[in-house]
Amino acid sequence: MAQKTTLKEFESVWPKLEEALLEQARGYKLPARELEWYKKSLETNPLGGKCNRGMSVPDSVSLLLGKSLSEEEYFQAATLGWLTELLQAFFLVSDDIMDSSITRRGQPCWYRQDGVGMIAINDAFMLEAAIYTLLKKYFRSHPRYVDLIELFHEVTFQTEMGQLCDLLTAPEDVVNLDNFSLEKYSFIVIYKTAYYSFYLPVALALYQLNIATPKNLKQAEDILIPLGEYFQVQDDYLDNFGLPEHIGKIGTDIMDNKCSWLVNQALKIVTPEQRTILEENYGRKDKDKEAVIKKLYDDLNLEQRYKDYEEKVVGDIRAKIAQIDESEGLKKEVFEAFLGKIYKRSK
Ligand code: DMA
Ligand code: MG
Ligand code: MG
Ligand code: MG
Repeated sequence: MAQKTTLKEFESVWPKLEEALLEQARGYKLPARELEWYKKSLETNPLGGKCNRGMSVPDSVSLLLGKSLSEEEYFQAATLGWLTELLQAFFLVSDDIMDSSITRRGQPCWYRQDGVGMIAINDAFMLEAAIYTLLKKYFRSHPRYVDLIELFHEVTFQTEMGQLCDLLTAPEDVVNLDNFSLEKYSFIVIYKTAYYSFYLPVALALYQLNIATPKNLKQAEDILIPLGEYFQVQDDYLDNFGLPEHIGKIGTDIMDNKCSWLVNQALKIVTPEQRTILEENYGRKDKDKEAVIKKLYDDLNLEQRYKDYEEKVVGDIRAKIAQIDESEGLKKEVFEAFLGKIYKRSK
């Protein structure tokens, strides 16, 4: 029987990985103050989240093997999981600067913490570099080592293309609602979120077990990309309708002029008068204007629209999972587990 990991068990692996990273820096004789800085970044940025992405690597490996993992298997899978968390930390530190966000995981964003500021940019690069240091230390002799490196590089580039599109679609000074569309939206969220959050952990599990055949990777991608798209729709919904105390961050999408799922839904159904309201209030760094948009979203009943979307998309994804061919070692349960974790999530 497969066994689900717990946050506690998963987190218990981190100190060993952190120590390996600090050891590397000590090897280069990084001075004490900078070493402390790096330690603090490593103890702040990859930690404190839900670790859904990271934990889904050992969970997927266990489901694929159909048994609970040996200590060695667990360590390998959890290490790959922590590499996805490091990638996420690298993206989040940068994303919060670019989105002018205030809080993350219930704390001030890293770039807003005492004395950090734009040093956060270099800290983000160091978090990314840590992925390859750990990959080399623990997977150098794995038969799919090169594929693992290439996978991280490719998924990083995909995410960066998504972020680029997210940012260029949301200029700070000009609001042009004609730039938004559901096609644009779909590109943004597939690239900025779905690849690294959903495809990556399962691809890692397949590589660890050396069952990453072209067919298995393709089937995983065909389900995990729509699943990731749904996850980012939830993120956009929660940006406005979630409780900051509960989601650990304060929504910025309206003021940031983001091509969010909500504004795209609004654009489909507004009257000409409501469109003028959108044009005059969206994307402005002004709390009162933000409140006007929030009220409009309520008037347009976007909460109900989101719930209808959720039911439909989950039905479609379930139907896709049912069609999976398990002949090369892939298992439907891997995808059911993902869906179970995010269906109706409120944070
Ligand atoms: C998330 O986009 C994408 C990445 C690569 C971090 P976002 O800005 O909507 O995320 P959040 O709402 O967590 O700031
Ligand atoms: Mg953001
Ligand atoms: Mg962003
Ligand atoms: Mg968001």
